[in-house]
Amino acid sequence: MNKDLDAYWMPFTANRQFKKSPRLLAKSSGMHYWDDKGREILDGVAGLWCVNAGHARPKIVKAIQEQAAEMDFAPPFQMAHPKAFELADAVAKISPAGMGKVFFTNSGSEAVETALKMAIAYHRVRGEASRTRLIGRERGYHGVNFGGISVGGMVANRKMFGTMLGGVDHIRHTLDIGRNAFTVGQPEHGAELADDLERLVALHDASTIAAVIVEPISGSAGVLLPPKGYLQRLRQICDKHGILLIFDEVITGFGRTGAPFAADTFGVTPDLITCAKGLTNGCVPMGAVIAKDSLYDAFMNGPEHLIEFFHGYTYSAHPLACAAGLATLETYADEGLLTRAAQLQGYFAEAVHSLKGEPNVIDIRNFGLVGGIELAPIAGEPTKRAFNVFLDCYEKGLLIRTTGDIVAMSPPLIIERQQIDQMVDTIRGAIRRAA
Ligand code: PXG
Ligand code: PLP
Repeated sequence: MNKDLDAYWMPFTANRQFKKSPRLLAKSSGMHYWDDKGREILDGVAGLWCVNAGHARPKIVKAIQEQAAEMDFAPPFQMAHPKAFELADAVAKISPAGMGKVFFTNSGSEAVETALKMAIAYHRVRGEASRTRLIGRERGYHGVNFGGISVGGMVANRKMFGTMLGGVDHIRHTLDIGRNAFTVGQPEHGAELADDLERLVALHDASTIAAVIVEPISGSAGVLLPPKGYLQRLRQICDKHGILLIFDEVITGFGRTGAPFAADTFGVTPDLITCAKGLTNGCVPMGAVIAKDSLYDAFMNGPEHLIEFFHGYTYSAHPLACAAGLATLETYADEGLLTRAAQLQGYFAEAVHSLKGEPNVIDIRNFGLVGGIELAPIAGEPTKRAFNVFLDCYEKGLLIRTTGDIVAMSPPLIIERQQIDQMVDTIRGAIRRAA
């Protein structure tokens, strides 16, 4: 083994396999990476669902460089810097109506912890301190911190880590290949799965439940889509019982579904949105919670000299991240990227669904510029077939993502049609070779 690779304990990686044959990226621009040997690789996943405007965009690069030279760090507690307010304002402007307050974190995982704490504290400041229970969903991904894995529903991310948070329960996931396989866009069947929340209300009583957190579209669990009417029904049930609805838009935020947020696309407004990734185009780590004005207002009580919400990170609203975020939102606006997925989704859907009939393809799911291809596992060796497809694609110059036996695509929103073709053709070849 290469000694130079020894020290780095890699996240969510098969360390030994990787260190035997490392895949090292050295450079990026536009739709592409180049590896350490100068080989060009088409980016089929926007880095890791985050580089929505494509790589090395000049405005963003310049903003980060200038900010680093001007002011490196500003303490975020009882102090601030102008760009924090500018970015919060810019995010609020593209957020759903009535969601005008923005709390900064450094990642999606931290945004999730922040939103869960806000939800519980919100009920308490309103005098309903019994509402402490958090409801997640099976197969949900909400980052890797203890709150996030507690409400999350991916067994591999949970089983190693003990009992996690107490007082958490889960509604069922929405994947139903039996009824919805190969549906283009939103599935027809399954809106009634939202009624699972009524079951948990009957079990625990609404007076104990603070919030429900779901991804409008699950990304990490393998592109699971909301059936038609499902999110609307979830919103209705939450309203009926005074439960906050949190949309985790870490992946769906910033244009992935054809609008700034999936809340816009699906016409359902949550009480809190968590986001990250595309907020800074992946260039500097940053996440955020976007809150309803009314939720923020509930905290603005008591003596004015007292801190209202005992929560924050050393690097909340970091100057470099704020500079990157402002330049990112400008780039999205200049190039119409927050709605570009809506124009391309028809072409993308047709290309992705052309893989129907290839060996071992058991379902294809798509929405906006997200695609998922579910493969039948190799008997006795789950995840291996998709991982082989991933390795094969990488060898052929395409970066994709796999989870379980599902291949996920989420290209930068600047992708051109011929690059969609290249992506799908490369995956087609790899799926055939993995048969
Ligand atoms: N919520 C959702 C919905 C996410 O997709 C997070 C929270 C956590 O964000 P951070 O920035 O803490 O990673 C995510 C992140 C994958 C994959 O396998 C997806 C994510 C992270 C790592 C891997 O597709 N999404
Ligand atoms: N651990 C210790 C000992 C600390 O002093 C701090 C922050 O001051 C933290 C953890 C949290 O770090 P961060 O604010 O970067 O999340």
